[in-house]
Amino acid sequence: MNMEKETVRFLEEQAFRRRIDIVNLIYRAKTGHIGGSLSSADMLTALYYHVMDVEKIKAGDPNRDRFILSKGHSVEGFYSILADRGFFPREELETYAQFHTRLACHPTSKIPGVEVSTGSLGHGLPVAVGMAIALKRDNSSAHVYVVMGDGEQGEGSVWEAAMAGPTYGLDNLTAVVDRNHLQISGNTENVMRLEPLADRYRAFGWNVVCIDGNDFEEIIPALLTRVPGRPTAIISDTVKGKGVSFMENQAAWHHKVPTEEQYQQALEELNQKLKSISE
Ligand SMILES: Cc1ncc(C[n+]2csc(CCOP(=O)(O)OP(=O)(O)O)c2C)c(N)n1
Ligand SMILES: [Mg+2]
Repeated sequence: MNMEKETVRFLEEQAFRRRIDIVNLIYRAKTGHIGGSLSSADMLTALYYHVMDVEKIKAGDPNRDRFILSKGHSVEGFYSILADRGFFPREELETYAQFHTRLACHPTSKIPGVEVSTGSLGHGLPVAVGMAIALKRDNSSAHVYVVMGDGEQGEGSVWEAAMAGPTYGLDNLTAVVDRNHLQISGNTENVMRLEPLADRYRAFGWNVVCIDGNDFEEIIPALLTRVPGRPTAIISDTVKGKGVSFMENQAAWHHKVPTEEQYQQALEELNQKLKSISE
């Protein structure tokens, strides 16, 4: 698909603005999961700025598309998007991870726009399967999107849901695996081998699309893929820590907090990138 250059540029700009928020939130709160928020920023941006009808979601329309951030620890990018899309005021972002905030370190359904509380890995896909079955029974045209981590694939419940999706013919379900190759303690292939991941989903009956998950020209068509009678799995190859050179592909940046110097460097790099996109 040849996407309009302006659309791609708009989405890239949004994604980098979200990355700046991610770094700010985590630096200010001195806690958070920076690497996985940065790797999945493009996917969440594509969903909330291009693919899903956000006004329907805000209105609580029964026919709204559903989104579940199954890798709930990557919450900072999600909060930034929800604020920017008007689910709650941007100023509320300043309360992230503080006492009495709604914006806890993992998303809860108390927050406007959050369908399901997540953080305990392995639950998003099973819940998404349930939602997709219910929507089908209601003859709804709504679609369910779920974003999981690749390390999260080690949870057995993911594979129970992976069996159920094709069994129930859930062509209204898209499961994304943020394939950044790292989980909390190192490379996924050393901690719990995933490959051949695409073939594994195919063997369970899914339509599988493999993409560069940091490239909107690949993300958008993948999210819009529909195959009658089958759910779609997107193996979204990404870079953990994407956008900040010294965080990229480093397991340590799963949930490290930048020092003042690292924070300044990260902001400088992200602002530089934002400038080059806008020019
Ligand atoms: C059930 C469960 N076990 C352990 C954890 C702790 N934990 C938080 S993030 C993480 C690693 C997840 O790796 P991955 O899914 O690859 O996420 P990403 O690389 O996108 O950050 C773990 C083990 C958890 N949140 N839930
Ligand atoms: Mg990972």
